[in-house]
Amino acid sequence: METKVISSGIRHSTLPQSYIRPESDRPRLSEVADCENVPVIDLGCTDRTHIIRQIGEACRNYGFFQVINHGVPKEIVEQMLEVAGEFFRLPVEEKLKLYSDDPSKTMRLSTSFNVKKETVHNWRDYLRLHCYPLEKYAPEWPSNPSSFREIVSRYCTEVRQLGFRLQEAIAESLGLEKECIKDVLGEQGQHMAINFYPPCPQPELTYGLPAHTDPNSLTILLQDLQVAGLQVLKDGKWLAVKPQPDAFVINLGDQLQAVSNGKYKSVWHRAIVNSDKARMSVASFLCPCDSAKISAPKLLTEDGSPVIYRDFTYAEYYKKFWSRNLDQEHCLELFKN
Ligand SMILES: O=C(O)CCC(=O)C(=O)O
Repeated sequence: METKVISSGIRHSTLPQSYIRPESDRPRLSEVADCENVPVIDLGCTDRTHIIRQIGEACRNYGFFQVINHGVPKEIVEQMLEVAGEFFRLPVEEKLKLYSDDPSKTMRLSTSFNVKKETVHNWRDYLRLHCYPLEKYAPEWPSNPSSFREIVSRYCTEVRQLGFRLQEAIAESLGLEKECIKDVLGEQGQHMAINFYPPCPQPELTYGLPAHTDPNSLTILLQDLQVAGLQVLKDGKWLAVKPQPDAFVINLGDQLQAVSNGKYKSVWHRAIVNSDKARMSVASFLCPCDSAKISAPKLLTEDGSPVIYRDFTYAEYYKKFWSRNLDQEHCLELFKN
């Protein structure tokens, strides 16, 4: 029987046709270089001005950076990866009870990206959870493994605090008041994607996730330390981001590009797969409140810089994002003045 997910334990010897990208749209893995100078920012540094300066440079030049000494306890991170792995090792019949391809569901196991819209599939399964407010959403999360809800709740709480500290630092790096970006984004939601990429028989023909930017404000990504797969686009070239011990990868999302009036970039990134080992990543997304009116603070345009994007609500943006395929043009292009 064919299952809806690829984390079924079945090892494929060739890539099913529906995952094969056209020649012009393959990862060309031999052309990808290592990202040698990924900005790694030590949040434990006592010189805050230095941290803010580094964050500003990383946001302008890369749209992403890594953080160490970030304050999320190591054991919580380890437990998060452990329980995520346990979930994906469950029998496929158990996991399929949670399957849905409806992006509006607040908890679902799914596959690829948007199976109903896309023409070529991606070599990924994912568990997608809404995470804020916890007391509203945690009760609908998987109850198997039995420690899942408790561990993931603790992880979400820590990561949310880290995200806010980073948004404050990003605001300061733009010369804004510390609270300014958080004020524009309103009471932020939080989502999580636990990504699982099984070994792929022909990784050069497909993606785990094709190039995309994140539609939200800030993404905090926990990468599998053993298996690389994240790549970012810098100056037109794809670079592999080597997993770094005890670090999170921070991606600026489309909303921070809009709020910064285009000064900071929402980074294009993709996940590639490999033939030997399964890979996992845990992406935590901070998302503006649905009714938040996304616009750049006056201070960023009062020097006469043109206002690049029209005002929009996050609800409007998110709907547009999910109505499209992942690897189309940048969704923000559709909101330009
Ligand atoms: O697996 C990764 O490294 C990237 C995941 C990602 O980009 C996403 O979940 O949006």
